[in-house]
Amino acid sequence: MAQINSNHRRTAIIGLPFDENSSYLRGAAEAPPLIREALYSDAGHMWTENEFDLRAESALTDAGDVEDRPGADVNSRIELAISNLLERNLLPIALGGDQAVTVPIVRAVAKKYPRLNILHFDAHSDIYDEFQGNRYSHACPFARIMEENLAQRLVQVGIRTLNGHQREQIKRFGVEVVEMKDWRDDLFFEFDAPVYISFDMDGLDPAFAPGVSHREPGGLSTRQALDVIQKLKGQVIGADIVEFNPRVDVLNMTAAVCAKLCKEIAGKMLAGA
Ligand SMILES: [Mn+2]
Repeated sequence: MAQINSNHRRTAIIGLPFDENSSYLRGAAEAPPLIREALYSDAGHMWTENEFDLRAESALTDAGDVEDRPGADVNSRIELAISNLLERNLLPIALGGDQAVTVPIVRAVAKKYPRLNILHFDAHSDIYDEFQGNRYSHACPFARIMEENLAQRLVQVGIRTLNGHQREQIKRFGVEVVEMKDWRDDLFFEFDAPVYISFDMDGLDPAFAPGVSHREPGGLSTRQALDVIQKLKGQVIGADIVEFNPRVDVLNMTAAVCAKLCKEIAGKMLAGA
């Protein structure tokens, strides 16, 4: 028996094939079709662990990709596309793309949910004031988000690459960081405002998700990350899954992990607070 989606919540995936703000390797722009392929693959089915059937009652629809048009401002196109989904009462799950896409997504989400809380999985804090001269680098999105007051609370997990500048930025913006060296499996996250989940695939250990541009050993297992999502208290109203780089993946393993995260995030959204 499937869970009854009594609140008629609906989720939508949307592909964001952009990686021009990546500082090291390109390739994340090629991720969305591969995540879709893994998601709808006959190797599995569309039931979530919390018993929602994502094929039922438009529980998960596919809103297609935001297209890359030469000369167009990518950030405004992404913000508009996400706003359109929110207006249709769809809970967006964006498939990146590099982490730079999180800024325009959160701009749109914060308009609808002004007390927004963000839970960010990543090896990196991505809070540089600027990186290689680019303030919109994938190393900077959370500095922009906090400067623009888009999030009342930012919690980061999986972090294991902090340097002096990033520690100053974290203090400056009041970010709650759980460094990987301090990880305990009984950690539990509670939010009293709508929650946006930003999931950089390199938050996982590269043993679980090798298809990332910046492999950083010592990260979360897939199961640990799923536990955090499934056990968190709060209403998840939007998400992104970013930084999967198919060019350095091994046998589509990371695509499968992206698809699993997508399903379980959708299940969490449908379940409500
Ligand atoms: Mn990262």
